[in-house]
Amino acid sequence: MEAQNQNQMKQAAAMYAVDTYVQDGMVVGLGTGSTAEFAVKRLAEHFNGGNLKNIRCVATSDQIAAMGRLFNLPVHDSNEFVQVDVTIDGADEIEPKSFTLLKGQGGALLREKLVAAVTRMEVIIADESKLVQQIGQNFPIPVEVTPFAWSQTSLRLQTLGASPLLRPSKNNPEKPFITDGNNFVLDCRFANLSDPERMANLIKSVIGVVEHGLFINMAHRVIIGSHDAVYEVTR
Ligand code: A5P
Repeated sequence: MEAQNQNQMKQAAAMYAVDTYVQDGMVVGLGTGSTAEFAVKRLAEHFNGGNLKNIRCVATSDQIAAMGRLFNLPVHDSNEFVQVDVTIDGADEIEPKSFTLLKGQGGALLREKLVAAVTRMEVIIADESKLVQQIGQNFPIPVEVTPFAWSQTSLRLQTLGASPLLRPSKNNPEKPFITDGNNFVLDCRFANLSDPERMANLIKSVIGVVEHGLFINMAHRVIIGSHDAVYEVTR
């Protein structure tokens, strides 16, 4: 898929999501990643143009908080709210029948899940390359772990059938990638991921695991930008 086209699809999905699901006065979750960034830009257009001037935003990463502020959006501490009205976020894989998601290639999975967990309408936007038959088809499952004794946590994950790899830093591959929560990420390929919900629960029960990138029953809407149209996936 050509990058230019792919970006157009992401942008079209993002614009549709903002224009359809965000109303003035709402608390809005800002997702993380290249697709969600298009939604931040669209929100900022409306906010700075006088529509949606009473929205308040919470961010799912330091990076997107900085971008939101750069575009003049009111980014608040998430502790100020018990509920978020709508969050617009991306995903790495989407299983269309169940709306199960794989997230976290950008490393923001913990805050993305914390915000999704209090969101009334979680809207996932993507280009059509993100639709998969089975979760885990294209990417490993990112598992955020405490740096202390991470190699022992890795061994525990191996007993579940995972082949964990410590994610390296983008800037210095000799060093581990550090999340916004100061944790490490183990990218876990599984030989068998036919039951993502069961695996999600098993991974979550491992000592040392903070969170993982399987999002089960968290997405309410999935919006896809394709070559010729934007459409909502129906379950
Ligand atoms: C960030 O940690 C991820 O969960 C992103 O939401 C996901 O990687 C999608 O990113 P892109 O929109 O850049 O593909």
